[in-house]
Order: sequence, then C-alpha cells, then structure tokens
Amino acid sequence: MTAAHPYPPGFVWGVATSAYQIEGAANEDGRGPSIWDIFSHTPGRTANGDTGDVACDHYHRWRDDVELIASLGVDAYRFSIAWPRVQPLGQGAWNEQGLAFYDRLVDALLARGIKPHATLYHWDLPQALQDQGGWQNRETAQRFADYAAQVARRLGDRLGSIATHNEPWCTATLGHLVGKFAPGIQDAQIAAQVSHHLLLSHGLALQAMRAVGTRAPLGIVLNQSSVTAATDSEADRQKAEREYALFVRWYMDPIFKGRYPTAPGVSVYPAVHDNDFKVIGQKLDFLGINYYTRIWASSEGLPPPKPHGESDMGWENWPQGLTELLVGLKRQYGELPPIYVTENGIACADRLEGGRVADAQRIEYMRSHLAALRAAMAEGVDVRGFFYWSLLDNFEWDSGYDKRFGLVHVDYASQRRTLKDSAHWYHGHIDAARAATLNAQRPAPALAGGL
Ligand code: IFM
Repeated sequence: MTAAHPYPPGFVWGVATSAYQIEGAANEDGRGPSIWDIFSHTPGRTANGDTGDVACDHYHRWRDDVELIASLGVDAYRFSIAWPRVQPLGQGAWNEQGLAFYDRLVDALLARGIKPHATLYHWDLPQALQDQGGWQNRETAQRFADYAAQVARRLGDRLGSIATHNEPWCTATLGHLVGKFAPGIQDAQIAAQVSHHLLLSHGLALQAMRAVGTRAPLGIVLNQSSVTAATDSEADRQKAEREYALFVRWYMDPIFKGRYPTAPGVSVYPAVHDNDFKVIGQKLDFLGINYYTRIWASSEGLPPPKPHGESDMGWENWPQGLTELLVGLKRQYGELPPIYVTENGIACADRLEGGRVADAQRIEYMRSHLAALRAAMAEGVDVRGFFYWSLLDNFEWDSGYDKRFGLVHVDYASQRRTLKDSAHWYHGHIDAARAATLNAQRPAPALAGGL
C-alpha cells in the first residue's frame, strides 16, 4: 500500500455470501421452495446434479460462521435474505421462523462489531410466484415491494444497508435469455421484459422501504465490466458499444437517465408504462458494483490474450478493467451515489494439503484488484468499501460445488472450514490499510525547538 493513497477514513472492509449458496436447510422451519430448488433438482441443470439442499449448512452453523467472519478482521458482512424463507409463497403469510433466523444472525453480527449488509433478492424467487409468471408478470414487482417493506420493518433499524437486487442482469439474461440459470427460459423478449420488471420492483421497493421509515441506506447491486474492442475495426467497435449497452448501460441508464440505451444492433426493448422511469429513478443512497473480469468484444470470435491469466471459471484476470469501469462511469454519469464494490473475487482450483490452502493466485488477484480500485479512487471515484466474494466456498449455481471462490475452504463432507492463505493475507491488508489511514490523519509532528 502506498502512503500516497491511503483508503479514506471509514472505508468498509467486508466479505459477501448469498442465501441459496450457503444456507442449506431447504425444507426446514417453513421455508417454501424457490426457483433454484426446482431448477437444481432438474436433471442436467447443474454440474454433478448439485443442489443447495445442504450447501454450507450455514442455517445451522451461523454462530460459528459469525465467529469466522470476526476472525478475518472485517467491518462488514454482506448476505442475502431468502424470500421463500420469510414468505414461503411470495405473498400473504410471513414465516416467523424464517424472520427469526435473520433476526438472530443480525444481532450476533452486531454483537461482534460486524455491520450486516442485506440483499433482498439474490435469485431465489419463491416458486409459487414463478407459477404465476415470475418476473415476466408485472405483479411480481409489487409483491417484491411488499416483501422489502416487511424486511425493512423487521430488520431495517439494525442493517448497515439494504440492496434491492443482486445482479439483475443475471436474472434477466442468464435466467431468461441464455437459460443456464433458473428459471431456465430462452426468449429475448421475455428477458427484456423481466429486466424491466426487476428495475420496476427495485424502484417500488425503495419507495415502500422509505414509506415504513427505514433508516438503513438503500441501493442496488449491479454486475459490471469494462469492455475492450478486440481490434479497432468498425465491427469490433460496434460490438463493444453493444456489449457495454446491454451489460452496463441497460441498468444504469434507466436508474440515472430515465431511459433504456440505444446501440448498434440492440433491437429488443420491454413494454414500459407511463411513470415507470420515475419509479425506477428513485434516489439511491449507494450503488453496489460487482466486478470480476472484462468483456472482450470481437466480431470474429477471437479470444482475449489473457496476459494476467484466468480463473478456474475461465474468466480473464483483468484488474485494469476495474479502474477503467469506475472512471468511465464517473465520466458518463457524473456524480453518482457513493460506490461500494460489493463483489470481487476469483475461483481457484484450491487444494487443502496438510491443513493449509496455498492460494497464491487468489492473493495476487486481490492485491492487483485492490490496487486498481485505489487507482480509480485516486482519480476521484467515491468508493466507500470493498467486499470480497466470497466468505466461504459455496454452491456456484450451474457450476455446483466444483468452483471455489471462498477465503475459507469448505470440506463439504464434514463441513469443516479452513482459512486459506488469502484469508490471512486479507486480514493483514485490512490491518495495514487501517494503520495507514490513521497515520495519514495524524497531524505532522511539531519541529523540535519550534521556528
Ligand atoms: O457466485 C456468484 C454470486 O452469486 C453473484 N456474483 C458472481 C459470483 C461468482 O460467479
């Protein structure tokens, strides 16, 4: 860390997870089925037929997991609330046992000095709502706002923040266009409509949470990438423009500019009602950004050169993209709300040997991405925190348990947790960052003898 650019005072250090990926206990204490239960139990949908039935068994081990989080020296923990756990049918009756689980978790985190940051929707729609059309159905947006208000009422006074959605692009595009995520639909028009209903639900939820007087800062988490044209050909340039419009601007423009973007070759748009953009454009208290890699735009399908290698997901390691993305957003959107990097991390082919996971590749990924983040901050981007994805190895959606993103290794047979080398590195980085910030705040010592 350079003395020139210490992290600002109050910078939040955290780790992140999501409900379906870690909780397990899929059929316990009144939880209803979600679209991911149905999807993962459908043959051929996930690697090895893996499901989130048990996952990291966090629903039973949450006390130990809170201790684990505390042992990393972080300030904050980002988790998601499973909608079907607190409202099994997605409307109507609340499940008190489900609400009590998050109540206990939040209190335990606070007791250990860790700020809980909640996400309302990390992809686990109650299946009962999917049976009524899911996110294709405009009504689902209203159901989501009702759910958001209930969470805000019950937990809002104790949360460090509430994000409405995590990565709505994944729900719309991977879930309804590509079809590799739940609910497994492949239809461009439906995907566009789903993206609009997700954005609408976000705006309605902000209104509903503010109406019940929540004090927690409210925002949304978007997955974003920088985009590089493979060559300077017109075709590659246009492809880059299109990719950026579909990935980044598709969600940023409705929220901050009140419209969907246009770009060469983008022709599928959702039906929008009067007033929708006004709802979608509610003021945000923060913007969460998840960054993993860049998009390489080649009209001829040429692969990226990957000079910094790739992750076990096959995603290119491209730290510069984080600087480029954040500085670009500032240029394109002007003053944005405070930004938190709510996810950044890497899947590695980790091996537990002699009680240790020597994950040097993850450490290098974190070091280089944090340097890239500070470079963006040095250019004036207002970043207030960083959350590593993920606390634990967990259920990586269609990749099942094969891909390991955790700072903490999980042996799924025994549920034994082991801190990887990267967990120790992260702790050290956070301690050094705090010390550097304190140093920078200290007044310069008076000259001996005075002037
Ligand atoms: O595991 C996911 C997470 O659920 C959402 N963001 C990306 C991560 C890695 O793929």
